Amino acid sequence: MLREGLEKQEILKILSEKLKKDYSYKSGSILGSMCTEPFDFGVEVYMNYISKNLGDPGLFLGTAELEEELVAEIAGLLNDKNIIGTFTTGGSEANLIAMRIAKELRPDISNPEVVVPCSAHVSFDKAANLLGIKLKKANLDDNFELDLNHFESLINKNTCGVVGIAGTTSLGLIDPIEDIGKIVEDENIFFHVDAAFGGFVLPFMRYLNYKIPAWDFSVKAVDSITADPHKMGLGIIPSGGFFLRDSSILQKLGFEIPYLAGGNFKHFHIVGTRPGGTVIAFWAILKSLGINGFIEIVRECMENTQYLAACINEINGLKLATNPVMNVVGITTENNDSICKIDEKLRKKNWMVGKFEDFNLIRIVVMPHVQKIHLQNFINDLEKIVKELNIS
Ligand code: 0PR
Repeated sequence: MLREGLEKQEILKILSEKLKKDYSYKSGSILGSMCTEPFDFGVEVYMNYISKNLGDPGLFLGTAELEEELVAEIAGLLNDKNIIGTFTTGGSEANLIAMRIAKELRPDISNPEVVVPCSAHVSFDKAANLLGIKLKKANLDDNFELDLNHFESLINKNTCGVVGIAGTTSLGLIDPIEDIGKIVEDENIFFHVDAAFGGFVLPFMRYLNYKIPAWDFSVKAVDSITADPHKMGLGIIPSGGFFLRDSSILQKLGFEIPYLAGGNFKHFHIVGTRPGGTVIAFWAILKSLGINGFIEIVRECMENTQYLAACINEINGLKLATNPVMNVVGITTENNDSICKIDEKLRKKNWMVGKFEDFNLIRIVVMPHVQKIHLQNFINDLEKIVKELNIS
């Protein structure tokens, strides 16, 4: 560390030089990310409130109240006005909280197990590892849909929780939440839905008349949901969301920190100090965009998704892994050629896509920063690469 500080101008110059290495959303080259440029009014609001700490809500009563108001708004989107909720560092923390609740609600089980589809996000592996839970993974069928019979067969007397996904990481698919609900509804098994991605897409797709199966609190057996502002909510990183049907669980299982300056309270979080600015910003984003603003954003993402899907269908040697349900497109090869070489060549041309080797697919997430012109350029390059590699 320097003894004498540098001039601000000099520091800013160094930073802008160093950060040139970063890829930007605006350039369109980031095609495989579930994050995007936050909504600009949210950024403006965030900058005013960066020091708010929801880890000590007794000091920031106004911020805590805004968090409650925000949960109430989202409760409307998730179809149960009586839920409680809180904002986390992301989907991983929200899923970890859900897994902990599933385990703690069943102290009678000494070797707890949770059943997830094998398309579940890696955060469930992390949570299982940290909590000493055995994760049981249910197979997918040839269309990447959950094999419900296999899922059911993995449930036994040690099962404390099950997970369904509304917007899978690899393909944006929706698990049969109602069917999973029927399997567990009379059992003492916690049912968590991971809608980290889908949470701020699916409610708006309904307004656009897409047929979306029930996936939220309208399904009686669903106990909790992850839905992340910093994905399709256009929120500021880091902001995930955890929503819970039975508010009494907070009293039972919340952690207490008795010495806080603002006084005692109960919380589920893994982190202590917790950003309030991101929550205030998301409150402002929802107020500013309204339902119609989100509908327009989702409409454009879905139009671009359909455009991309149609283009992929035209390229000899490539095919869609499955028809996109939301704004995620999986691309695979027609004759089982490895997708890795395509991914490598795409990277050389600065197209940063997601690669899922297990499923032999590359993933494009058609986020709001992805414009049609970016997709046209991408398709041109992709077509050339497929020819160069003699994929047919
Ligand atoms: N659940 C689902 C269904 C997810 O897809 C993700 C992350 C999570 C939970 C965990 O969320 P956090 O990352 O907020 O903890 N899915 C993204 C993905 O794997 C994460 C990501 C985001 C990766 C941006 C790359 C990237 O550029 O695609």
